[in-house]
Amino acid sequence: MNRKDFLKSGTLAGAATLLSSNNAFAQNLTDNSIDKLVDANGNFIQQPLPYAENYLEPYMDSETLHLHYTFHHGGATKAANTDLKKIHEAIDTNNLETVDYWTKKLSYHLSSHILHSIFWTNLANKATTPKGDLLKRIDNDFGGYEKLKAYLVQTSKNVDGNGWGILGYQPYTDKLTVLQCENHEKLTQWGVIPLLVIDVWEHSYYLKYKNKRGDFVDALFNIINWDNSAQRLDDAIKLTK
Ligand code: MN3
Repeated sequence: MNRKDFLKSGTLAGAATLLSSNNAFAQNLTDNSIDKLVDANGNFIQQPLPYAENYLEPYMDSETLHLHYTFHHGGATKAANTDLKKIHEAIDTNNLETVDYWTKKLSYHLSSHILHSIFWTNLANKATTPKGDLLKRIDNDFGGYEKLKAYLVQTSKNVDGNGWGILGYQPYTDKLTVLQCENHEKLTQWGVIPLLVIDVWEHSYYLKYKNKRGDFVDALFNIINWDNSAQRLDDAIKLTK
């Protein structure tokens, strides 16, 4: 369901109540409970980090977080605006020679913007575990939290080159699913809504963990905010049912 259809459908009241919780995640959401990635003019914007840069120490050091948020996520956000501008220029001037290039770039940069925006809210300064409906679904779809964790860890650690390990909700099958995403946009299943994303690009760990990606992925499980993933699951089900 797109935003317009969703607003028309009259289920907005249900979604709005989700926003009543006063947390950093809710503050960054639009009224249809999707992460707010654009301003009123449709330009891509980066939300502020939902915590201080040293909040995730020692597992994620503040220098890495600063560089990652400011230059990697920030750079992708700016580049996505350029890509979109170039596409509109090409359409407006009927000069489509390079439009496929910018379309490909937009897929890459916007996917980066989306995943990074989710990633920051997926982290907290304490270890949590899944509860409630999320845990029930993990039990049903993977045979328990430890099994999902082992699967997600293995998938994340073994991404070829740069990419992401992702736990998502697949509305077409009403199941949780794990993706091994390369770069920011490859190897998805159409429709999957990310609930938990693990950035295994070298920029997310190299200052502190050097070449030891595996140590970084293991360490991340000390700061995963499963409550955020649970909220995302609730929203995804409400939006797609
Ligand atoms: Mn990154």
